[in-house]
Amino acid sequence: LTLETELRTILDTGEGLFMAYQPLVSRETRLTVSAEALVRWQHPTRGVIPPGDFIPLAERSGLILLLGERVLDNVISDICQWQQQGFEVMPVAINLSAAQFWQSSFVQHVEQKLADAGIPPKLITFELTESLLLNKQAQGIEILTNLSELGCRIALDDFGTGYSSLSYLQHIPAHSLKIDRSFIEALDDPNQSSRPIIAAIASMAQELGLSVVAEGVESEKQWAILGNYAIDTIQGFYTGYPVDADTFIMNLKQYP
Ligand code: G
Ligand code: G
Ligand code: MN
Ligand code: NA
Repeated sequence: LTLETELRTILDTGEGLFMAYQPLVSRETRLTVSAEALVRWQHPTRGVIPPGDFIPLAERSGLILLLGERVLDNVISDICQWQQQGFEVMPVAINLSAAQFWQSSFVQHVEQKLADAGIPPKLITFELTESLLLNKQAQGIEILTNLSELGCRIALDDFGTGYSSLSYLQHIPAHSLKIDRSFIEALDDPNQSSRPIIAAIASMAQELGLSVVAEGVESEKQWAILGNYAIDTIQGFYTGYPVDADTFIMNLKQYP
């Protein structure tokens, strides 16, 4: 059985797919302010498969639309569970692939699903990369505007690595910008000049009224350096690994 065949089979029921949640932490207060949902596949013989090993396959095979449905359903069900446990739920970020973003009636579909579950749209952030808008910026901005008017939040993921069109940035109705983890990683290398790039991205984002997230922060040292820049939020192994929904809430109880 190929992995693709197996993926096709489990997508019928969604069984075996679950979400891991990684905290986004305020640099100022050190409190968790959001979570990024990262899909995982609990495979009967291979163990837990990370998304990097099956998202590209899902994108190539067209299964990504069905997978995206399952992800949305899983996140909605985890949020409902957290609410039933008495937690005040914070915004949860969902990664979007291009095909999902561009499918017709995507926004209406999201609106319907959230309404059916009784979840306020402001609890959902959609993460997408700028390259997704390449060549179709006007249409993309229209979809983003509709998503934003619905009340969902929008984050520009992996920022600084793709085809950044700075002229369009001012027209994209995003709420936050996530500085790609390669720039954070490069802080450890004195031969690389990632600091001025981080500084420039952060101050530009601040001027544009976007909240700034630094991704891939793994050490106290990186955390400290980032304190020099206009960075609001930290995400990375230093402040928290991706964990399952129950563990995420248990951790919040211990270290809010
Ligand atoms: O966890 P890992 O580093 O393997 O993630 C690899 C990539 O998979 C990341 O770029 C991440 O954005 C993407 N990813 C994780 N979860 C999802 C998901 O639910 N949907 C989509 N489309 N991409 C995801
Ligand atoms: O492309 P995107 O930013 O959505 O990718 C998210 C991926 O980054 C997840 O797979 C997550 O496991 C990974 N990640 C999160 N924090 C860190 C970190 O501190 N270091 C590294 N190397 N990867 C991280
Ligand atoms: Mn992401
Ligand atoms: Na990212």
